[in-house]
Amino acid sequence: LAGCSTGGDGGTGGDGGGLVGTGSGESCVIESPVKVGAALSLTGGAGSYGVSQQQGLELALAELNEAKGIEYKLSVEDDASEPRQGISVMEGFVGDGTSIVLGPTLSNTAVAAMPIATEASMPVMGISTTAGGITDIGDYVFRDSLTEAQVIPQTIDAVIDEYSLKKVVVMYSNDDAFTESGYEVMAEALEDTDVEVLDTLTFSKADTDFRSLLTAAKDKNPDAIVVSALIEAAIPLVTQARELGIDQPIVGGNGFNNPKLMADAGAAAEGVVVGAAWNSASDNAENQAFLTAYEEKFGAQPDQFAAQAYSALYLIDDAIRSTCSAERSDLRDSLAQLKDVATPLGAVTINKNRDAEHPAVVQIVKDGKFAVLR
Ligand code: 1QQ
Repeated sequence: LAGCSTGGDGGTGGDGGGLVGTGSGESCVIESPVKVGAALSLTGGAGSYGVSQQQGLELALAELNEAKGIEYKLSVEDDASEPRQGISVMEGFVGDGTSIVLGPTLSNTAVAAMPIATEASMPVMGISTTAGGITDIGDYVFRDSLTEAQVIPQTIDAVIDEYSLKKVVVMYSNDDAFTESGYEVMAEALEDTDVEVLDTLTFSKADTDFRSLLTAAKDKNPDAIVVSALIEAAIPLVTQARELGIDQPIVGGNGFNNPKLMADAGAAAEGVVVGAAWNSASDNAENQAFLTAYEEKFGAQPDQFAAQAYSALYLIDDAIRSTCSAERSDLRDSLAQLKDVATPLGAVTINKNRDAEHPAVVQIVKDGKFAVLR
C-alpha cells in the first residue's frame, strides 16, 4: 500500500485533513467542511436554556455558510442536563474529527465533560457556563459567557444603591457547580459592602416547595433576597415568595436569565433583578441585525443564551479565518488571540485565562420583560 493514504484517523491532526486552507480572513478557503459540535441541554432541568442556544447556533450557522470559503457543519447533541450524558457526547465529538465543541450548557456538566476535550487537545467553548474555574480545566477550554464573578458584584452594587439595602437573606441550591459558585461570588460581593447577611438558606436544585425556607427568610425582615438558583427552582421560589407577601426585590444570578421566569411566574417575576451578559436593548449594529434575523427565522425574540450561542460561532469563524485553519491546535491558538470582535454581546476579547471580556448589564423584570436597570 505504499503511497496510499489510509486516512480516516478520526482526528484533525496531520496533513491532508483539508482543514488547513489557503488565503486569510475573508479570502480564506478551507477544503473540508469544518465540523462544529454542540453539547446542549435540550431536555432535563436545563432544557429551556438549551433550546435557545440551539436556535442561536442555527441562525449563525445559516448566516456564516452564506459566506464563501468555509462550510460549517453543525452537530447538536443533547446532554440531557446530566454530567454522564455530557461525557458521552464529548467522547463522541473527540473521535469524529470535530474542530471545536460548544457547551455543555451547565457548569455542572462542563466540569465533568470538558476534561475529555482538553485531554484530547480539542478546543471547547462554554457559551453559558458561568461558574468559577471552568477555563482552568485546561488550555483548550474557552468561554464567551461572562462568569458570575464578572457580573454579580456590579449587580449587587446596583441593587444596594437602587433600594438602599441594609440587610439581606441569601438563598442557594448547594448541589450544583454553578449555583454554588454563584453563591460564593454573592457572599464575597456582599462582604465587601456594609450590607448585613441576616441568614443563608440552602436547598436542592430539584426542590419545588420553598414555603418554609421563604417563611424563615421573611421572619428576618430582609430588604431583599439574593438567590443563586437554576430556572427550575427560581420559578417556584419567586412565585411562592410573592404568595407569602415577600414584596422585596429578589436578586438572581445567571440561572434567572431566562424568559421562562416571566412566562411561568407571571406577575410574581416583576421587580426581580438579574445580572446579565446581554440585554435585547443593546443598540450595537450586530445586535440589531441579530434581533431582526432571529425574529424572522423563529418568530420569537432571542434571549441571552441564544445571543451567546450565536456570538460564539462568529468568534470561531473570526479565529479560523485569522490563520485560515480549523485544525484543533491552530484553532486553540487563534481563539486565544481574539480581540475586540464585534458581536451582539458587544466587542468581545478573549483574556489570558481564555474567558471573554465585554460589558455586563443589570436588568430588572418590568412588564414581563428584562429591562435595563443600569
Ligand atoms: C451555569 C449557568 C447556567 C445558568 C447555564 C444555563 O450559568 O451552569 O454555569
